[in-house]
Amino acid sequence: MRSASVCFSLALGPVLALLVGVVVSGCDAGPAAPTPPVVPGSSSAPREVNIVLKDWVFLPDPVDVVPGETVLLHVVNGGLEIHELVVGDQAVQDAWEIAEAAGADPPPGPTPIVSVAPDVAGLRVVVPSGRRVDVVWTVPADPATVAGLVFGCHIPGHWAKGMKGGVRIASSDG
Ligand SMILES: [Cu+2]
Repeated sequence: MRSASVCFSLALGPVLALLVGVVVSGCDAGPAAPTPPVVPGSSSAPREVNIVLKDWVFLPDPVDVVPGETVLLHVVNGGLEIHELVVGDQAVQDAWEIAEAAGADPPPGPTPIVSVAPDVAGLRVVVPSGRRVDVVWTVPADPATVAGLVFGCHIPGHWAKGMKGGVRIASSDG
């Protein structure tokens, strides 16, 4: 009996060591790996980027971009409300916030057309709940301009609820 028990322990030893090794290596992952370098998109082969609009956030936030690249944005509205993605600097965000606030609670009749001056128009994509709109966007080549870009939604009340995001300059791998 005694020798059988010893044999059992010896046989189990390597299995336990293996299990312990798995658990230890699982805990030893350390800090999250940095975002891998991005292969920038071109006009002939835009890089695909998913942006999800929710009630009331953009995901991801920030979005990694490389100055000068061309991306194909898949703008998905995963929220219950209509949302939009406005890409531009703060002047662009301010212009759309003012323009769309004026259209809140419109009188009966056709929905008023909302517009802003071309120099502060930026890029704007309106997406109904549950829908996806694709748009090609060329990221400005000047890193300082990219650093000042903001994502915003100006459907009345949404900006105030915190629906804003941004971009981050990613390292380029190509
Ligand atoms: Cu919104």
